[in-house]
Amino acid sequence: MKQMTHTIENWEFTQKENKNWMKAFVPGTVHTDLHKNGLIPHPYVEKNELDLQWIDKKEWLYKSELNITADMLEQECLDLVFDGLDTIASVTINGELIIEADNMYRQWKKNIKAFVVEGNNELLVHFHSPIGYGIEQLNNSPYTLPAPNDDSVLGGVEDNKVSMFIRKAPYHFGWDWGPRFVTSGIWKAPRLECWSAARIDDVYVEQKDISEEIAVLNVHVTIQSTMDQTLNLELSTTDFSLEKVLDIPAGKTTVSLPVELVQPDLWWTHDLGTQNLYDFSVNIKKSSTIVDTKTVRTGLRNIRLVQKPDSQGKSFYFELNGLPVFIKGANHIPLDTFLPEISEKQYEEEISSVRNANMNMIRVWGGGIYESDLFYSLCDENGLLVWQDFMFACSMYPGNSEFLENVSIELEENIVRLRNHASIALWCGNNEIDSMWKEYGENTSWGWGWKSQYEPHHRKEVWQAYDTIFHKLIPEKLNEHLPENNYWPSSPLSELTYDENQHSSLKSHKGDIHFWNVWHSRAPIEDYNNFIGRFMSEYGFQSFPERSTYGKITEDHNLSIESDIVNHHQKNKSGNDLILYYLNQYFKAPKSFEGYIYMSQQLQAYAFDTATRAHRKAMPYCMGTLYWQINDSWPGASWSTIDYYGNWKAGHYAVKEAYKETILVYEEKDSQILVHGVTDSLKDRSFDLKMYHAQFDSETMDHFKSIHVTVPKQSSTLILEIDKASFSNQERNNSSYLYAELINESGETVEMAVKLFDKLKNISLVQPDITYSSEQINDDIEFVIESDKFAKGVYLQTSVKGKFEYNHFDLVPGKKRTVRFIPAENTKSDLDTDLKISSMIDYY
Ligand code: BMA
Repeated sequence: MKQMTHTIENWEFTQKENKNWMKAFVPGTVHTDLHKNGLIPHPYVEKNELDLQWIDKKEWLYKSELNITADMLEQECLDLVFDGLDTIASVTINGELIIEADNMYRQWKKNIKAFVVEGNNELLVHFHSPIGYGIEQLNNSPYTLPAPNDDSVLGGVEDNKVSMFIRKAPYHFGWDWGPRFVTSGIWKAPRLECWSAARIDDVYVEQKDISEEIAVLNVHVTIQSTMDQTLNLELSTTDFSLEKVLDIPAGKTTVSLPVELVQPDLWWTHDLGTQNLYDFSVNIKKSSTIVDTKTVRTGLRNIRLVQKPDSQGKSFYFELNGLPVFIKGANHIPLDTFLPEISEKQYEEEISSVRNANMNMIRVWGGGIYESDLFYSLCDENGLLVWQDFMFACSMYPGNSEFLENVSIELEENIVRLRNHASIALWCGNNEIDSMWKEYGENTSWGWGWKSQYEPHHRKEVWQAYDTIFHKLIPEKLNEHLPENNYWPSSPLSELTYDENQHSSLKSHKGDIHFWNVWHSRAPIEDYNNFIGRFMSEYGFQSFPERSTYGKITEDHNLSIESDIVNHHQKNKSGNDLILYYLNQYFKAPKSFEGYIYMSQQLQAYAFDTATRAHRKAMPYCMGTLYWQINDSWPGASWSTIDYYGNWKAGHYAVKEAYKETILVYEEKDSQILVHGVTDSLKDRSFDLKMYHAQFDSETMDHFKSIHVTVPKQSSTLILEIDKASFSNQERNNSSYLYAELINESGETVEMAVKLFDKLKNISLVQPDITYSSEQINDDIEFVIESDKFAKGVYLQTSVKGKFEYNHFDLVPGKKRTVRFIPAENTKSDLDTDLKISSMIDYY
């Protein structure tokens, strides 16, 4: 009989004690449903967050009617499937309890055949207060556990931090870039699956050995059967098929089918090759009737994290199909606090912004969610690697058997859901816990001082729970379900040695490093040049979002740098102070709120430009850079380079430039200015390097050197040394700049790099005259922009929806810049008259 999947619609919800049923949007959350019904203001507007903390202390009911037909009842199994219940929920059908859920990362499923009747059946989901549940757990625990980002005080529960007791996205409890909304809801679409006889639960393409000659695979098909029976199985993919007769017993059975593909088309990241993907289709048949069918898509590739001892310590790099890859990317957080609000389009735009900025990796950070299937499919299709954290961050976790059992199912389910994605390069246990706790070494106050709060026997217990989850449970589950995995227990980590060498430090010559002296410790931005590890998996610098983003959360008259609303939308406690501190160190004082936004973005761009170029220059010692953070989960100031509404900040344009295949990096060393060429190209590259020198008030540049240079493949190479003495003291202070361009063999300028000799706060820029011409090219508009003098941070703005290909760039006299504007769908591009061009001098 044919399998049928039914969506479950027409939901209503109410606060438990009111029984005032209202329309609910499923998938959804209580907060968004309350807002859509006009009962609460928008949670992201102004300081509404403060007034909405009551919601997480209440109980909420969601109900729908399941209309069960005679046809459905003829099937043997009626599986009610919730892919996401957030979080503490009891599900009843016609008053009978069928599911008790306590983990938003798990699937909850029940065959409800015995609980339903023909006709209408009441389906009710009762969400218990996550805070109430957490406090109960806390009261039952002999001690509390650290969770510095859990903003329990804002939540009105004093210092009762409970996030670590609930398998619910940690950032819902507050983070230093996001609000606290501990919501509840059916966050993924539920369904009813009606089937008989047998079904395919899962298809996993194990990649045992992949090379250009041959792909040795094992395709594992998991079948669920209601009886002992004989089934025909067909498996096919490009240029390959097989059939097999199977005796399947009742219950769950996994059959493994060895497959070899000769000369497979390998999967590559977009910067190295093609994103070849194979569809593997499986049919199961009874006689000649198809009982079930399933297709999974995967890319065949060999990806290894290489940690090889070398003269300086140990390498930490990714090797794709035998080639070392320098990793350029960013850290990703969930795109919204209210997860069901995230549209497919938002995912598509994020991933296209990752690729367009020349990144090849994105890290799914451990304080959010295991991302949606769409997210990983987009990464597969766009040739991006994923560093996948398990969902544990900045906290210690309980180690009791119920918690471990719950986590263990969560791990299994998510590994199985995600394991066919070619993009996933690394699985990482958690974010920063190893270095926050710092178990090894004499000093109990090491790390973040967490250890010193515990009696020795409790301290031991807390670490034991950590050790169990991250050093035993996760690797065991990975090895069981994905034998070809790369696993890294915590980020950052030096090496898993079980002694004091384990923890990452800024001097580590092994493992990965999170470098936060710039920003959290007010170190100068140039320190990015001095602290470079084998792999820089986090470092960050904040800025304010676009002006239009603030326009969506409050009225114009509330917008100032002192405004409590602007401050409320800054979740890093000293964040705005730090922005002002750094602005004061580097730039002249902005004269308006718009000036603060612009300058903060320019400064972030400078910080990310400095860091990413320093990391790339340090290759092959350093083999990766992932800045913190690419996106936002609500409108506010943060380390992101794309704001909540998808606007690219100056920083995103800066990393797009710094992540190009070939770049120039300046370095000041003693009496010299060194120019390095860095390339990720797989071939040696030859260029003409042209160097110019000019005064800020000059309308021409002096061309003082042209040389032909070769940058060997995948290298960082010193290509020019310039004596500082070639320039006068005055010039080296604040009156002049250097400009370099790299021209490739086809005559294209592939890199333009300006070097200032001093901080911009000490430089007197001169008002430039910036002009442009434009031309419509298909749907896009191409602008050719030029300036009569040096123009810092040229900023193009329009009210037309869409994106500039480049923005926030420097212009020098005599060198034009071509910039395309790509309008958003359905936008008429009449921006020619609307284009506004400004540069730094206009903001102070
Ligand atoms: C990192 C992250 C986050 C945090 C960020 C900024 O270490 O892992 O926990 O938001 O720092 O402080």
